[in-house]
Amino acid sequence: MTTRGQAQQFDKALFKASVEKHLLTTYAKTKETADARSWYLAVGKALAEISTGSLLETEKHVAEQNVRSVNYLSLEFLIGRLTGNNLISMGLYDEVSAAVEELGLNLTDLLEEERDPALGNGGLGRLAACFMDSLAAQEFPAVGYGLHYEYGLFRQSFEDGHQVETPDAWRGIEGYPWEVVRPELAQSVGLFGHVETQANEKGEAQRRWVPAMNLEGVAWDLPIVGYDNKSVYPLRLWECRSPAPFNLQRFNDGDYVGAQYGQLEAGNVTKVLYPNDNHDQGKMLRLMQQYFHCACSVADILRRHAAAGHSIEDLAKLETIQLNDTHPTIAIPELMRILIDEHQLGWDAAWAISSKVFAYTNHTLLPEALETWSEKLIADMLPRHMEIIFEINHRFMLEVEAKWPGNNEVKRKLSIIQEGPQRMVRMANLCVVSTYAVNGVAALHSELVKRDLFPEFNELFPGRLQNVTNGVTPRRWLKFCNPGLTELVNEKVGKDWPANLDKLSGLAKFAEDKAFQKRYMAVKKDNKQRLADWVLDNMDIELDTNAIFDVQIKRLHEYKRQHLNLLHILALYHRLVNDPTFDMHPRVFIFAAKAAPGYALAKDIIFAINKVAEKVNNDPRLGGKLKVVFIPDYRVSLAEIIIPAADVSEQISTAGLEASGTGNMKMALNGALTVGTMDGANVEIREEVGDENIFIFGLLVDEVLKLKEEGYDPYRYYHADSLLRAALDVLDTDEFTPGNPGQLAAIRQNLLEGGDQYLVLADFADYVKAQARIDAEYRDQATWARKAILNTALVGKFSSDRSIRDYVNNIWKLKAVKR
Ligand code: GLG
Repeated sequence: MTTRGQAQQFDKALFKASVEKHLLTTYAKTKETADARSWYLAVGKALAEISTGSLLETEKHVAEQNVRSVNYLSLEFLIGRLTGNNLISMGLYDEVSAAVEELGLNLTDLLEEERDPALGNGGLGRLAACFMDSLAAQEFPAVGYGLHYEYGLFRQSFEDGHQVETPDAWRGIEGYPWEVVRPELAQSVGLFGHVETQANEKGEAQRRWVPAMNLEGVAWDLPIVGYDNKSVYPLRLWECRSPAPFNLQRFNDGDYVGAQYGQLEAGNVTKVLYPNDNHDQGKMLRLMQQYFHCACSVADILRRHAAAGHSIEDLAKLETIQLNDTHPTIAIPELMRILIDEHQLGWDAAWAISSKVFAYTNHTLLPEALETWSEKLIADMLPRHMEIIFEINHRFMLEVEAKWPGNNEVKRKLSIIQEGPQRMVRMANLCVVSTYAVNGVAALHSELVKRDLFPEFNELFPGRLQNVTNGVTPRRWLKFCNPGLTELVNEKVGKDWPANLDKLSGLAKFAEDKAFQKRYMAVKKDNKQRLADWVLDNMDIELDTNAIFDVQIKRLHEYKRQHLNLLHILALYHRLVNDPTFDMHPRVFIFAAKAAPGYALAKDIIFAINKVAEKVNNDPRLGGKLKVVFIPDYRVSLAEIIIPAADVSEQISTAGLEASGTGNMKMALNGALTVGTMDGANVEIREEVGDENIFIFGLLVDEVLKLKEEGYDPYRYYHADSLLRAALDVLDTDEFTPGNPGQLAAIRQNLLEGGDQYLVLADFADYVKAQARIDAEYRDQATWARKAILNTALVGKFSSDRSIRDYVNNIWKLKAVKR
């Protein structure tokens, strides 16, 4: 593997010596006492030695260029294992494989020893990781800022089908070999206290915050290695070193977080990642995490800026800060506070800078995910920030008055402060008012942001609301996770597609080629076998690789409708048992998903799928045609095995509710055909691959809205469709929970008496039809192969390199710095 990247300096003998040195001096093991884990750690450290050197060089080089950088602020970076991926980016995979072989080791086995750094919940955190990869690959100067959680997303296991959560100590006892602590970058963060007025040097009244306590922020850097180049960017994660020495209110939601904190009194701000996806919990400790993250990051950005010799007036020229969702919004009043109180700029001068520094990405329209904080909580913890938020709002309300004189309704709607028994701060409104760009994450979603979420903001600030369609890194999500397909693709379109995914379109001309179809399907089969082996080893379930592998992997959420998938499985089960004329191609339904610990119905759905799986997988009447597998502890490293093995990709959210989705892109890239609604990025995937190569079903966004307006009645569908009725009614029996009828009844009840908020029943019949088409088309392997090949060929648009170029050209305005 040749490269112009870090590989240039690789010396096998030196590398082996470095591994052996780390084995002995860092991990205190001899060759005789070392186990696989210590070898993996030593190899990781030896590689990190190379990447840390490049990181420091890149840092220096970028600082010297006087160019603009992006600072990507996110409470989550779901990076996944680094070793294999970094080896690919460094161009050292084959070299290191050979080197460790001489040490008597197998690289593939060693890579399995790495624990996933699961510092995120789902799509939003994984997107941040793909974006860092693409920034480094294209050498757009960037720093990622996040939190160094001691415990990542909980580990999931099943006990009698129920989800059980345990803490995820991702660093192990030895620490994570890729990270390096940067004590010189430590920051002090204030909390609570009061605000004073003093005279400044010019004799003017000056507000000043006097915190009641301080926390220490310690920086850890992880290397984001540029693919096939010499740049390495930092992912800088802040660890809180001081305990919070006061009584926090007790946590009672799902008590997962509470349990991590013991009695909570001795808690620490970066102890644990909040395990909610698309849901705002409004807890005090979470606000503390957010502020801690923002205060450390903003201070570090200003430190870099000053160290490079720039004046504060030039901040917006050289730095932009991207807010990944509203989680880091408090960075806005934090920067204003520093500019006004510490640099003694006037309000207008400070605002002129700040409002050109920040940009904001919206990831959801779900009302329960839009963050609000009580004014009282912010005023207690961050009294000066609350003053600044009020001032921003006051000035903004004057703008609204000028645009819509006397219109109190529009003021109420747009105000950053939501009036009520308890006044709340709307973080999304604060973002739209205080940033120079706001973007949604897929074309449809961005339209809905403009049309339904922020129509008046769109009028008031024309051009501010934009779209950047999400993407995924082709390095991890094809080259690394699917070596078989990589080899085929290399042969047909050359080897430079990982840095230029549009090149995949060159595959399209082989879609009809019988020999190529055979080889493509053989790769798919090998990948299915790899997954089947994993399932047999870990779950003791046997899978037939001739079956259709039908995959739904994502967080468990009602809007994502795993229960629609379940109802279809129950319908197939019913027909296989009761209808002797019914025929179907064997199918394996594969699920993987974590539910937020406090989300009862999501946990009920996991339990139901597990119970149905138990029965179906062992029912001789089905002749092995139906298997259901719920793979526990979904994480990036599992996705890397499941995605290449998928024939069918389930993307079945209620239209209008999945902002984008990114699993949909990964599976299409790896040759799975999507069954999906016209939602999120599915719409754009259909545009790219063509309507013949995707299975679209269900209500459109406006049909969903219309049906709800007219008064949606789930019973109408229940009474009209005997298959649906059978699928729902069996949940009230003890068919899947022998001796315990009613254990699965909550799902049926939610869908009928509960009103079926997500229109599962309304979309059921059309979903069943789409699934029947899949069954028919899969039987013609040549047709299926053609469609799968075209999916791989035509999804080049969904490279996160393209997403990053969109941000760079339309929002950030950066120039690449090549090393
Ligand atoms: C969100 C959305 C997803 C989206 C992801 C990345 O729910 O649809 O793909 O962010 O933009 N909260 C999320 O995970």
